[in-house]
Amino acid sequence: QTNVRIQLLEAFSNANGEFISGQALAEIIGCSRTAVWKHIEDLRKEGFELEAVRKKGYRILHAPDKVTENEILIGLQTKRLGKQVHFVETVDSTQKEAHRISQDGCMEGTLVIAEEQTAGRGRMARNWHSPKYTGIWMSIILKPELPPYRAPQFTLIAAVAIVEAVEEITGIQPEIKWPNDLLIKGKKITGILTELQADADQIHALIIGIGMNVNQSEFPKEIEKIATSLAIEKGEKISRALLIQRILEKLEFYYEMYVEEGFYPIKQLWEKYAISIGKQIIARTINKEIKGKAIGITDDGVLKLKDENGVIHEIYSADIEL
Ligand code: BT5
Repeated sequence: QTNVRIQLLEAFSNANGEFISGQALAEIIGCSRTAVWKHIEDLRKEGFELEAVRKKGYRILHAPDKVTENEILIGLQTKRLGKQVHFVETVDSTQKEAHRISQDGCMEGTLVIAEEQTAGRGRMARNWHSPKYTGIWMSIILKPELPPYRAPQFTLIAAVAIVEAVEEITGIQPEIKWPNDLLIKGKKITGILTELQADADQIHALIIGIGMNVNQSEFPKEIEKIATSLAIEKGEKISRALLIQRILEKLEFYYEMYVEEGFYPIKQLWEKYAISIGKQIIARTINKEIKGKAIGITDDGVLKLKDENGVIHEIYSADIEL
């Protein structure tokens, strides 16, 4: 049943909005035309809008905006990333779920995704607001053979991948705020959280959590002034599945580039998309506050800040105020 469904959706996806005859569909999935009609009815019940025209056949007008396994897999152009999808309707946090799955053993590239998080989290145990059906709440499990100190670079790799994916799908280029925020016109649309399972000299699993506001039209009071969504900025709803596919494709591309060529080419792109570089900023770390000019990032992804005395500080973790 699921196989037939995937074959059907793949046929429609290959047809690019054109009609496919009932006969052709029957041949593709190996059943009768009556059976095709029944499968089409099933798809309609799931929210697909399908047009049927005599002598022409069927075509897809609108696919429902879902982020289940099928929606992500159909048309996904990656080798490894997202090829294994662990979808849950509601979860405490996809990060936590990814940690659990990874501990039990899983393929590199496994994607954990939910429609809703009840305890989504940011850095330092902050909350991440993750309402149902409107955003992308996902965690990708990677297994790079690297020492743990390289992990922060992955936040920056993910940021570059997401900027380009969002730009390709919406035409809007978000800006990166070091280390893990993506902003549009100064408001946050995406937060990235990179976590590790590692021993002192080897990463076992690297879990990249991505929270993206896509189709929300409003936010709770606490974050109303600092948050925005792609739909608000673009003025129309965006297909989450397409966006997820593009993020996975870009992330795989840059991950491979990183393994083959190192961090340098990605660092160049990161600095191009970053807003804070070259500006006066305040960096708040756990125990101090440093004012200065952000002059760039090191090859490890550490922020370099030059204070008024010309002293250069290397900031490993902080919140930045522009
Ligand atoms: C982050 O933390 O920005 C990382 C967020 C990562 C979320 C993803 S969702 C999938 C995966 N599963 C998880 O449980 N987490 C990851 P940080 O830089 O600490 O920012 C957190 C702050 O952003 C909060 O204190 C709020 O002020 C603000 N915030 C919370 N929810 C937001 C939202 N939906 N949009 C914009 N800002 C938000």
